[in-house]
Amino acid sequence: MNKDNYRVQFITHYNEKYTYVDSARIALEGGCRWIQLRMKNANEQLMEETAIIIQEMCKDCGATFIIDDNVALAKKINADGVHLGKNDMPIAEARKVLGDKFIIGGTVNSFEDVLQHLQGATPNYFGCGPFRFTSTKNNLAPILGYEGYQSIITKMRDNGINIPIVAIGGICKDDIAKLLDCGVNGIALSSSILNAKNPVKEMNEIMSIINHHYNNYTIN
Ligand code: TZP
Ligand code: MG
Repeated sequence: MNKDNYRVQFITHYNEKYTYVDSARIALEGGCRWIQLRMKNANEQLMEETAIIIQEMCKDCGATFIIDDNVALAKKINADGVHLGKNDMPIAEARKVLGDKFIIGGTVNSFEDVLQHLQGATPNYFGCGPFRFTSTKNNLAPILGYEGYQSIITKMRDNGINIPIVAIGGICKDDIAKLLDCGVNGIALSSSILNAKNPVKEMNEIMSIINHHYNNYTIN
């Protein structure tokens, strides 16, 4: 698995044109190498069937496959990891169930959330948002904007916390450069891809922006 896969994370979704599986296929065709299966309110059977299809697609192209919320399913099908929110299984508990080989990400909206997730636990990355309003997620936490990221990242640095921050929520292609300037290590997105005129091309252009940034400007 490429260690830089996490820098662009596609969150599955659907619209009038595309299913969850279509959405993952589009992201992979566009060069994204990290898919998070997020299927709120789906029943277990449908989620498992969908997970197995997308997991195969990811394996075929060396992409990382993460499941939202569902630790048991991630373990059952041997996904690459899980993404856990504040109301899901605590990361320390998920780590006990899954061990060190699985990737575990946690959602944060504030520095306090970072500290909460770190209690007795070692997440591999934080999904930090929302950057701006989005209708993809219900019950959004307060909007962070660029200043919100700067503040959280500064506090993390001051406290010696060195876990990648992945920005999420309403992110479009034109936001990426400035988000990277704020110190975020990656971005996660969904609707700006699925709603684009040409979603594969949109994903591809986003991959180019990130690859260009990391090949040319940073060492870590
Ligand atoms: N958390 C905040 S926004 C979001 C999640 C899981 C979904 C992706 O948002 P968008 O705006 O469709 O990229
Ligand atoms: Mg969740």
